[in-house]
Amino acid sequence: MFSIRGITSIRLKKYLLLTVFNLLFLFILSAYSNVPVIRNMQIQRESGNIKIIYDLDNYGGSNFQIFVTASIDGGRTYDVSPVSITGEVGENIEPGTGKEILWNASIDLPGVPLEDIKIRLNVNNGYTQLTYIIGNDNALMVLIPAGEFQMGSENSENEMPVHTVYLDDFYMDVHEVTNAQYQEFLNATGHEPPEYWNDPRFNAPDQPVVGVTWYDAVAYCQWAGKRLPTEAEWEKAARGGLVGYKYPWGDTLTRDNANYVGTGGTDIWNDTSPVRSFAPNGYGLFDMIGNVYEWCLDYYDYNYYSNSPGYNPMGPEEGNTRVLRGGSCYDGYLSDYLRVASRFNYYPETTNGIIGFRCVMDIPE
Ligand SMILES: [Ca+2]
Ligand SMILES: [Ca+2]
Repeated sequence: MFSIRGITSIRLKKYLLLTVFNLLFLFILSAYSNVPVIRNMQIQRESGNIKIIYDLDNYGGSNFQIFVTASIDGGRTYDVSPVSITGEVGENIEPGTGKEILWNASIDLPGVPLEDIKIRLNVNNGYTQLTYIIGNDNALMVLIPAGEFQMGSENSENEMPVHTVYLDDFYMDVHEVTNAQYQEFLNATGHEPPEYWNDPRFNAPDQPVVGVTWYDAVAYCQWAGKRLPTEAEWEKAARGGLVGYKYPWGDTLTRDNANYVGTGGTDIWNDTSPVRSFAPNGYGLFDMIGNVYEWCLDYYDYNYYSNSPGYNPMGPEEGNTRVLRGGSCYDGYLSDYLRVASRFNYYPETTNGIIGFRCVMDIPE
């Protein structure tokens, strides 16, 4: 009996140890955003074919599946599944660069002009599925799925009460708008370059554009057929599908998570870092915390949450300042503005070396 008990207890210890190990493993997976990430996606349309080129990053996962869906109603519904399609599409796609998919759309959709066909690239890594599109400014955007989330926190009075908000589907730029993107906008429109445009601390092509007023950001979004995110959209997106955490990855901020003041670990930047220098969140979004503050569409109201609508809130009807979110590369470790729920605000004509933006886009109605 004694030996059997001994074995049982060893088995129990092993079992407990394995359980603890599994939990730890799950925690590590969740801490290191295990999401399938696409980069450098391009869509080319010529001689009856639609060619999709993309890079697939490996942030964890296995058996990457890639599938294409198409819309012929201007992007309202993506209910066309290509048949005459070849290349790096389907099951067991290996991560790598310069991958190509060729869809002979003229066979599947005879008579439909290629430019009327919109494309979504869907990627699944066995844990998460993300859906990507390309905006009019050629920026990669990811679908933030419709549904409820818990907005606000109890860390600051203006973030209370925590309340349920429902948002429709929308797309969001995976990264802050870069100087390279903003240059295209300036070239196309003759818009005035922003302050700091020639400042070497901030002006590499893949650093986020800074020094933009809220009006500049709105003008860029309009040029690209997009708009600024509402404060609610920004916060839902930043949370990345997790519930109740301070940051997109959990409750602890480290130098391997985001670019904030000073350097150490992954963070080697005193000023802004190139976009996508840190791991993405659960929705495949980069630098929601740190790097540059991001303009939101809403006017700011300290007490807004006490009476805001629960369905697609658009912010107060009037105000003096606009909302900024996410903190920046000049915010300290203890800065309250690096949390996903933190609310910051500034006058819309403000220009600053740590203020930038990213765009969102509605699903057409
Ligand atoms: Ca830094
Ligand atoms: Ca940011």
